[in-house]
Amino acid sequence: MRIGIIGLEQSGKTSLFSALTSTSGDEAQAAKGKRDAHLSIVKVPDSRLDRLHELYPTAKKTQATIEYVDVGGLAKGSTQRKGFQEQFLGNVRSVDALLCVLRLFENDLVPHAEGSIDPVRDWVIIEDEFLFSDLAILDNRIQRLEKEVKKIKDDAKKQELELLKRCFSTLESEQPLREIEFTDEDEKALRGFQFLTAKPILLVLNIGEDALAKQEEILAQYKEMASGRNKVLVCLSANLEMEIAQLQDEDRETFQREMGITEPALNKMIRYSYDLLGLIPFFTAGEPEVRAWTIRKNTRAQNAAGEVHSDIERGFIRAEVVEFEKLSELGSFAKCKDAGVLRLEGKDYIVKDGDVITYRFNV
Ligand SMILES: Nc1nc2c(ncn2[C@@H]2O[C@H](COP(=O)(O)OP(=O)(O)O)[C@@H](O)[C@H]2O)c(=O)[nH]1
Ligand SMILES: [Mg+2]
Repeated sequence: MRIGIIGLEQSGKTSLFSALTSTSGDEAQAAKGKRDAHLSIVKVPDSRLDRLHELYPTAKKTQATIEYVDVGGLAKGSTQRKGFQEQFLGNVRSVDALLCVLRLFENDLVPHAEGSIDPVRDWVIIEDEFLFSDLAILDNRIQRLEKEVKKIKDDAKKQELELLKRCFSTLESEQPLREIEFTDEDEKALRGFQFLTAKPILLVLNIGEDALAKQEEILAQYKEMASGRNKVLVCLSANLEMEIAQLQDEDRETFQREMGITEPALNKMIRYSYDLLGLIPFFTAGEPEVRAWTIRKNTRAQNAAGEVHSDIERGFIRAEVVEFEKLSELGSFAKCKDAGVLRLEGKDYIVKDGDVITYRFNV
């Protein structure tokens, strides 16, 4: 899973990137102002995996990962600037979701690109840029297709043309594509275009350190922004989270307690990202490793096996499944078997969040 961090200049993108990826302040500083995308791979913390490793201490522990990319700032008119499209799109093309930082912190030393603090206006600027960008791509492709279908009869192309025209009028009415529920077939046809308004998005209100106690009120005040499919609104202080991320473990806990932060931003962001993208973790445990895997909800056991190894998917016989809680309580697969809570499941079994699976396969 790859997530692109976007937002206006000086909104706190690099600070949040640093908080999420625990890079040092110096690195974050070095990244400031640069347009180059910064990529960092973050290990997903999961106490269940830690517990499994306690049960299988000789095995290697492998956490699930998320990649974050600090893709750089947007501004009004950015996407129409020459060269920007290629560069920006090149960086966000492969992301599964966007994380948009919106400035709500006051800081006289940090000028705001638009001259005042107004996250709603900033979001409209960004969304408009995305609409323009997608419209330009659509327009281009529609014109080409129209010429082609005039020349030769081609049902597939005609179908694509109709779909793209539908997308075009959606965007013209200022509705982003992420709000449309497409059929699987249409979604497949659209995937290659990598439309920006189609990507699920996490809106992050970057508040000042002094506003932490008012998070609930702030979220309520801006709740309009959270409406619509595939969109989530959260609230945090990027600066503070960056400081926390750089502390040693013990200091971190004390500091968090003092500041009234119940959970580091990273955990919160990961949880929201999983939810937004409809992802769940499942586990494998035993030699040579205990490991967390990430799959889409409603994935069949056989397809989930493909995450682990294509041979296992191909040669799938059955899955031995136990809920994490049961395994944790009873302490071993053997005891789970004795207690009758280790189940044999076939290829069509839908894998659940927290399932611990041992695959039986034949190659
Ligand atoms: N007071 C305060 N300042 C912040 C906060 N987040 C970012 N800043 C400051 O805003 C400036 C721009 O931050 P940066 O992360 O580089 O923004 P970017 O341009 O979006 O990458 C820096 O001087 C940060 O220290 C915050 O939560 N509170
Ligand atoms: Mg930056």
